[in-house]
Amino acid sequence: MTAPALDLVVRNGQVVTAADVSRCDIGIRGGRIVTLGEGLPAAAREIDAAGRFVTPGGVDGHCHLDQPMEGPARMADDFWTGTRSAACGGTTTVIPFAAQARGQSLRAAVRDYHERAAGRAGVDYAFHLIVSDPSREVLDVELPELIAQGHTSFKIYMTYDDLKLDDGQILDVLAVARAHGAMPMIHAENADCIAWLTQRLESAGHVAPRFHAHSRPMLVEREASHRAIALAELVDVPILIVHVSGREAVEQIRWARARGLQVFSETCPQYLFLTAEDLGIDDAYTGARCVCSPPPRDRANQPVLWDALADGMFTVFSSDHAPFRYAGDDGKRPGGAEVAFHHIPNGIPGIETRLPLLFSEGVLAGRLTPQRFVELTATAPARAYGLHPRKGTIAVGADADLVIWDEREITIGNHMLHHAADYTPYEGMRLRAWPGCTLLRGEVVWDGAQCLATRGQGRFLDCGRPTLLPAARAPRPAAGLFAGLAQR
Ligand code: DUC
Ligand code: ZN
Ligand code: ZN
Repeated sequence: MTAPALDLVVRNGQVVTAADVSRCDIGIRGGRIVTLGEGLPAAAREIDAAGRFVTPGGVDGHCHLDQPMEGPARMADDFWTGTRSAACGGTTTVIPFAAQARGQSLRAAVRDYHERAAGRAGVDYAFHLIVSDPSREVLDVELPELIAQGHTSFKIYMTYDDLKLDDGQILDVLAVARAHGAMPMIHAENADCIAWLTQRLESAGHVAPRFHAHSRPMLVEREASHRAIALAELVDVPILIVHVSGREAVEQIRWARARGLQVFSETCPQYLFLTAEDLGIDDAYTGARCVCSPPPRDRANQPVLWDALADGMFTVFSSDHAPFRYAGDDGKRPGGAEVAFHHIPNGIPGIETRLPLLFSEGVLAGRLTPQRFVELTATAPARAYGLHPRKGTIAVGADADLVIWDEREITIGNHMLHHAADYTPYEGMRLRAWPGCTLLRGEVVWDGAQCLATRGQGRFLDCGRPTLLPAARAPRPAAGLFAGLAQR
């Protein structure tokens, strides 16, 4: 019996997975990879990838799209503009956050977020949850139900007045994650230290954007990271510390991993390519464009993060895309005003530049192997959030989400990007590569020049359980201090 014809063959590329690089053809049918090999038969459509790297479509495990906010600030990107931008930068799966407002039911937050996404997404998407109000109903009913329904990861905050949980609340939600096999993501900064520093800076009249970095020094992140690790150890549950920015937090995570704790971590482009100087060396308000939390650090910090990316300390590399316009009155100038640093909406755009920055300055500059690039940007986030092996790899049975890389000189400019923000923090940066083609389930959504993604083309993905841990290291029922207490 002859096999049914292929819809598409991507021919002769240097095909990269988290494990290997091999020259082969990729045969695609019905939006999935159905065969890998040399000399595959001709198909209805063919793409010649000879001499070019082919990597899995990126999985951006941390981005914010159309997340409801208390006015006057509003995120620049909705599900269409954000995902169109993702596609043009090689990302085919995004995982933004269905955020619970205090007093709101978690289920209502998920329902609302589905409405925001429906018919708009141009790439596939899943939702993390943000838990800001862990009431009994949330802990005992809503969260377990939502995890069972495929929302197997959630973010909790140790800072921001409207989101932060105290240590007791963190222990409560970590215990739910442990009981139901979800992945907790933790924003680790010490809220009281930030408030104390902010009050003193403000009293001294230090309110320009650059003082944002002074209000959130590395110590603030280091302390909260250590505390998050200790709380997770008490409960005996894996955690993933998001947007790790400073070498002091890296030390804490290395220490935890050396103790055998299941502490995963993420860093983001802004900590590799920006410094605190981008918040302004004088009192110019333009530095507001790079205000994000945690803030970018000093230049000496950057090689420490590169080393941690290369040697396996970091698990995932995400954008933390949180776009606000600089012009107008609903972005970085809330109400049209130049406000004190602690009133500037936190976040920068980066969903489209995430992969090209890391491919160019990581792989092509010799800091990362192609395999490690794939692991950080696609395979590990897919595993962390229960989407692997459908997403995040090039394998028979996986969705045909692919990026074919063009190695060419390119200078980043906001005019070439597809988000709705009116700037990029990376304006003028010269890179050695850009995606020449992005395929989403076998369809070209970016051809190197034009966005071909369409509104509503993206599908919602239910997530399974995280599969980052080898089975032998998965949490066991009777381990850790928490289990000892539970048995009494
Ligand atoms: N910090 C966050 O915690 N989330 C969005 C953007 C930011 O800067
Ligand atoms: Zn955060
Ligand atoms: Zn974020």
